[in-house]
Amino acid sequence: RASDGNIEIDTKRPRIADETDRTRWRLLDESGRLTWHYLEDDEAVKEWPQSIADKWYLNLDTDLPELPKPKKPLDAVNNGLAFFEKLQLPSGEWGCEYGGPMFLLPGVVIAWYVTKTPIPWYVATEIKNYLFARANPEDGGWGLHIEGESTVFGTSLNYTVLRLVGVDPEHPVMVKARNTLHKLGTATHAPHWAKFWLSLLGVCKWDIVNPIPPEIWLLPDWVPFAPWRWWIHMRQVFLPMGYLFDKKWTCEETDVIRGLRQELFCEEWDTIDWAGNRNSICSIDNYHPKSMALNMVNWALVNVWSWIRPNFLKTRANDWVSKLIDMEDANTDYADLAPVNAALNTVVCYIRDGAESYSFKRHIERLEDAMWVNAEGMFCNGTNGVQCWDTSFLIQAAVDAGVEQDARWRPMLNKALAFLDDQQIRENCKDQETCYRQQRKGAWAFSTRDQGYAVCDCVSEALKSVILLQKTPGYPQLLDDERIFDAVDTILTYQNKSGACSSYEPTRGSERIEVLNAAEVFGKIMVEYDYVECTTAVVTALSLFKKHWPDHRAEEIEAFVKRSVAWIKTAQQTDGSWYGNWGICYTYATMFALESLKSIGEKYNNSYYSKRGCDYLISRQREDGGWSESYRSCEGMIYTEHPTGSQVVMTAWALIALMHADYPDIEPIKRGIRLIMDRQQANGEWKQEAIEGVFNKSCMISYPNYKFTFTMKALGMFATKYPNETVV
Ligand code: LAN
Repeated sequence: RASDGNIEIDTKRPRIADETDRTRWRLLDESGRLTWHYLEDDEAVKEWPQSIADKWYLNLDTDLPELPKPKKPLDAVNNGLAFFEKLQLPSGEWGCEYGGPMFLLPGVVIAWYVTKTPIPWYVATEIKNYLFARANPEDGGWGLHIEGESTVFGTSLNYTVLRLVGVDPEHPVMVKARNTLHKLGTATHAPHWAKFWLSLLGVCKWDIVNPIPPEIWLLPDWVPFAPWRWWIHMRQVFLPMGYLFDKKWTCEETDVIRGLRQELFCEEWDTIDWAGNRNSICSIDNYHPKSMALNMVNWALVNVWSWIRPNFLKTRANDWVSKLIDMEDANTDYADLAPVNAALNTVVCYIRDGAESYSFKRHIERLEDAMWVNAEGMFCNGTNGVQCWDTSFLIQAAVDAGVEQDARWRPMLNKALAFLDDQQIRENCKDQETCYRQQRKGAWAFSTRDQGYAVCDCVSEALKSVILLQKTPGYPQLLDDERIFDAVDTILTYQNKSGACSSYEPTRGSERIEVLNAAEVFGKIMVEYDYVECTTAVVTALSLFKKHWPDHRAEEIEAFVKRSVAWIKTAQQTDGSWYGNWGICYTYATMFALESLKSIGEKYNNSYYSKRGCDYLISRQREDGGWSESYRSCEGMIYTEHPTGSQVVMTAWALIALMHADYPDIEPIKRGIRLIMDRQQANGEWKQEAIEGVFNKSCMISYPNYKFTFTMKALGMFATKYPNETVV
């Protein structure tokens, strides 16, 4: 143990504390960049008091006053805003934990470990606490995401994390987890990415990793499966993986690593047949089995290509991959697309540029951006935050409630607008074409401008929010027309041939590229697909824009919207619902779909599609007036109720949809509104219920601010639509 109490690599068994003092944690907000700090010094604690938001994130007492009991929905909105205002961060945005996936923290911790980055004792302690709290109560393992059953992926990697931060292998939690891992087939049955990380540590030998040839980046652009056509998350992960795979680099051997070599396997480590286990995988992990074609390609790469591979190609491929990594780092100021490639690029820069290099050190700073602390401990968020996205929805909720003119909320909304003003991306990427990036001038990212990845629905939601506020008398015109046009021009680059929109880029390759899906644990990840939520968000944004600027690219916008709406209609399921890819699930997408239909004037009374959507939702309403959907809907693609009953978030989504469509019967709507009001706490808040979000069909992710933004939106829409209804 080092004298400052931090864990040093190579000490035999660093001691970690039972817990940290929760009153010493602080969230720092630097123009939307959110990082957690632990104040060990008493003076610092006095100088930097804990904010209400800090306390709330950590589940400490916030001492917020009880508010007058709402008499009508608008009172409930005001109470909700009074609470949520307290959570607004200094730059004007809202922050939140964004956990769920259980494969992100291992990347970060392994990157720290292999680069000999000291892990402060308080970080190690809270990571341990988080993983202990999240171990599956039955078998002690970990899954792909917090609600999932134990897998080799989750268990082997999170067990490894615990050992790297200093937990004793004989701790009862570890013994239990290890037993489960052994029952599931040991780390030899881990999926590709886990085998990769374990090989970097030297816990596996590189022979167990299926090939990730950097040469794939030398394919000419016209090749139908060239990587620039892949979904951005896949290509940005395979890029640094290719670099590291080619080097077959491993970190220095330590006692912990020698320990892991025994703990993660049942067999004698020296006798393990690494190459023979390349395709071994536990069936629970194997959500998307590798295709026969991929198995053949892998075979050829190992048995033929590795023998005949010319040196000049190897060098050229590595140089090009290295340049692409530099461009990604430069375009994001080392924040990178998401924590997976951020951790990998960190290791690349360490090996390539050295421990003292700017690139490596900046990466280490940036890895902090995705770390979060809550009452359970410390973990890694899915992205470097949800800032622009949540802030946009809060603004829309306030406008829907008609409180944007209320002097009481003006300072809060002004700050929110100023945040979006600051976070708009003003320039395209440097070397946009060379590094295959999408136009982004005028766009917003999901999290921050620094991260800088435009997503078409994030641009759309932020743009709507800016327009709504700036068109309200008395708000400052922070974004001039040129900047609004920049956003629209970028949105207009997003349409697929089908008429739909995808997430970060229009689809660049065929679904057949899915045969190269090597990750095993996720489905439908290789290319961009048509998404209901993204398409509908774009339609509503363009419709709103057109009302205020009828002359800017009018024909193109009209044609775009027409084609998108036609696609949205074809995407409706036979039962009247829409399938959601990013929220859970049918309720979420149906809300977006009915909102977009309303934006072009199609509602219950005049639209077959809108009517069927409403009827579908009504058929799903529960006895208590609420709606409830489980993440199982996303995996199984059939509406599945959550075992804990109605959820405020899904209830809000369904009500918003019905009100957008002007559903003629107020009674079911009132019953839902009553449920949301009943669940509101005396201080204006709503309590966390089941998880709200999803990606790649199989992985869940939480959106804790939805229980505020969408509930208030539903209540607010009700208040403006039926001003005389009291409900209670
Ligand atoms: C997100 C989060 C936001 C989400 C919406 C904006 C809600 C959606 O409408 C479009 C897609 C997007 C941007 C999205 C894509 C995939 C992300 C980035 C995530 C679900 C958050 C985490 C996830 C990412 C892939 C996690 C890292 C995992 C890998 C497999 C690389």
